[in-house]
Amino acid sequence: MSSFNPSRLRKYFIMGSQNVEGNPVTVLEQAVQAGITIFQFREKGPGSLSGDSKLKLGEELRTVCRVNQIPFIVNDDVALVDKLDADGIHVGQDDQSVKELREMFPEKIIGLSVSNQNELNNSPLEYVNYIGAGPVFPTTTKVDAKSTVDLDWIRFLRKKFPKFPVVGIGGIDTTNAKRVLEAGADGVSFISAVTKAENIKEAVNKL
Ligand code: 3NM
Repeated sequence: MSSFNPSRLRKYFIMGSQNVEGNPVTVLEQAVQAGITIFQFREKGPGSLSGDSKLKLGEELRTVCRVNQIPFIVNDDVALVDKLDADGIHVGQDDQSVKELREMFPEKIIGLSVSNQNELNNSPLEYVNYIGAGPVFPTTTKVDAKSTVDLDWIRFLRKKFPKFPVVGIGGIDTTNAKRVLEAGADGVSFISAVTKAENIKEAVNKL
């Protein structure tokens, strides 16, 4: 498992076509120009693409990331990792186990969502490069989001694992991102803060 620089998590943009009205490729290009540090392709939930159209969009987004040297992470879809030559994969607690994923992808970035103590107890972090902790604040973007963990969960993780990379997720926007960082997160991840922004450059700058 290669080393992972936690500063990569600082501005973690997540998006699928279901999150945008216009062209997701244009949105990603603007977000990259504005300074995101890592991107996750999350084509999931109501209105999302599947099959060939998902693959085609993934290829376009992957290219934007490659050209701009932004790590490209795939959400959950194991088969897509090799097809898109992704830099990594992010999974939740109910997805394929991180132990199996680490065997499949020894050198790729593996991210795992961890939302409470019980999930933490069941999470073999030795296979994982970073933890996604959330939802920190209420979110309407993910229909099946768990109950909010608040900043206390970030503080708890930071205290327990002083050096382990942690990124906050859920309801994070330009008004509250600073508090997530102050609570100890290495970065903030966000969907609507950018996909619903009037001015993407300004939003990314403030996040
Ligand atoms: N995962 P927004 S919350 C994709 O808690 C996702 O694990 C979450 O969207 C988790 O930035 C979430 O618009 C949605 O709130 C994040």
